[in-house]
Amino acid sequence: MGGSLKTAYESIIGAGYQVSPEAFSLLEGSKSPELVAGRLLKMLEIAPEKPFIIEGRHVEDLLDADRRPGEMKQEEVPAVDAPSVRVISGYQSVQIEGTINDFKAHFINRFESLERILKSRADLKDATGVSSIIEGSKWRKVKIIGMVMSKREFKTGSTLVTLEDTLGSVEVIFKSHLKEKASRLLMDEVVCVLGFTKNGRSIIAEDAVWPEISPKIRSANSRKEEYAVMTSDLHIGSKLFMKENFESFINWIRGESGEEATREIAVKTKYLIIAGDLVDGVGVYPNQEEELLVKDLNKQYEQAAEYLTMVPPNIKIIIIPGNHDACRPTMPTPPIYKEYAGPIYSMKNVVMLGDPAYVDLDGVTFLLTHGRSLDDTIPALPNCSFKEPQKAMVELLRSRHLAPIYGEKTPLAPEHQDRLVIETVPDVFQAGHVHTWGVTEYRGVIVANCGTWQAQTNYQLSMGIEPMPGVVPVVNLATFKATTLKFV
Ligand code: D5M
Ligand code: ZN
Ligand code: FE
Repeated sequence: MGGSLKTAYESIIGAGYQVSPEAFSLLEGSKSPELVAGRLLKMLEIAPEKPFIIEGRHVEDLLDADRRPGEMKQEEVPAVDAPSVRVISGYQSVQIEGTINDFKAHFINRFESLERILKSRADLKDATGVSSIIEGSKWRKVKIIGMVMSKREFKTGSTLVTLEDTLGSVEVIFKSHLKEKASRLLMDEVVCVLGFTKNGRSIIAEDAVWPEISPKIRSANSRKEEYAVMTSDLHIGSKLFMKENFESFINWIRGESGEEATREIAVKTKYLIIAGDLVDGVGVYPNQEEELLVKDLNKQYEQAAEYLTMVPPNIKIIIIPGNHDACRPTMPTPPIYKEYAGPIYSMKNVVMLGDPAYVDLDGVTFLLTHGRSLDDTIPALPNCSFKEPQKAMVELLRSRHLAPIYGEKTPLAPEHQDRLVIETVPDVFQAGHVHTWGVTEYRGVIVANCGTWQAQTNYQLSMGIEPMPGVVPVVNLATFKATTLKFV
């Protein structure tokens, strides 16, 4: 018996199990029997009913991931080509230096993309850019599109806004009766203002219109009842990772626990989507190491892979990066680096994508983002709070942009094509990051923020952020109804 096989065998026996000949030969044939045994024992540790004898079927599921990073053959990557997961976008990795010209190109593209979306509305077909206003013309009705470059609110209740297009800018006065609309204006977003010219270079607003989404009419709909399970912010490796709760979630998704109705959902689950912060990472925030249980990034991903291997292999797992993952920090973000997350890349049922990503799951379009911009947009938006992240997500849909505010907490790469513009209206819009839960429906789109599996950190305590762990939104892809399961 080889060294690794011997250790593997002994660890299973040592834990009080017997090994069937079939299980033994599977173990023997695997590249790393030790790794497989480790996964097996980890799985058995949390299984509600433990077998006396380890059969072939117990080992079989764990073999999928039994390939070392780098050994993945190119043709194996497309689990993506499997009939049910179609990646619309999310693989791209664009390198950008961030020169003045890059910024120019980026904002021109953002402006033009959103201008096009605004002008596709029947009522805004005749809108023009702000620079088309004729110098000196007075009291003429206008319908102008521009990007918000500055905003000043006065005690009187009126707001002065500078709007810019690719050629010039104009000042817009929102009087106090339009205070609410003016306060909804986010920096660097593109809107249309209806009003009239006071003189050539300033405008009195009568209304503001956002790009918006039109009510969703779904053409493709999966007819079979099946579910997508949405989660994020696991923070594996953190001392505050809520292991027991997460393990009861894993048990549920394996169909091994829960009441009959929820068990039924598990059996019909075809997708598990993880919207970032799979691990806690290393050196993400100052003094983070004090809160780390696993201080090695590779080990964090190994542990993550152990858990994900317990998910039935017929469930496709889609993963995008969060700010704690091994990835470049700017948005759009390419998929998590293979050199750190190798064990996850070797799983056949996993699809690794960037942020943002669009996927079509049996005819249902999901827009996935980690949701970093919520740190900037929630405080800037009236009637939004970290307790109800779904409300700010709805506003992002209305702005048709995933991170409108430039230069605050969300680092943006000035790619020449602004991929954060929401060109396609999804059926489901999923995010995480703020560690609070919230699900709503807006114009036929399911909007979900999926909470976390990490208990309150010191930082969050000092900021009064109350996380909502262990709550998992699931969506029935046949009926488009979302429900939330609790593992607390
Ligand atoms: O972020 C979870 C939430 O907490 C998110 O809204 C950011 C905020 N957060 C957490 N720690 C910090 C520090 N140290 N600085 C600023 N903001 C923070 P997550 O990305 O999952 O840690
Ligand atoms: Zn997080
Ligand atoms: Fe995050």
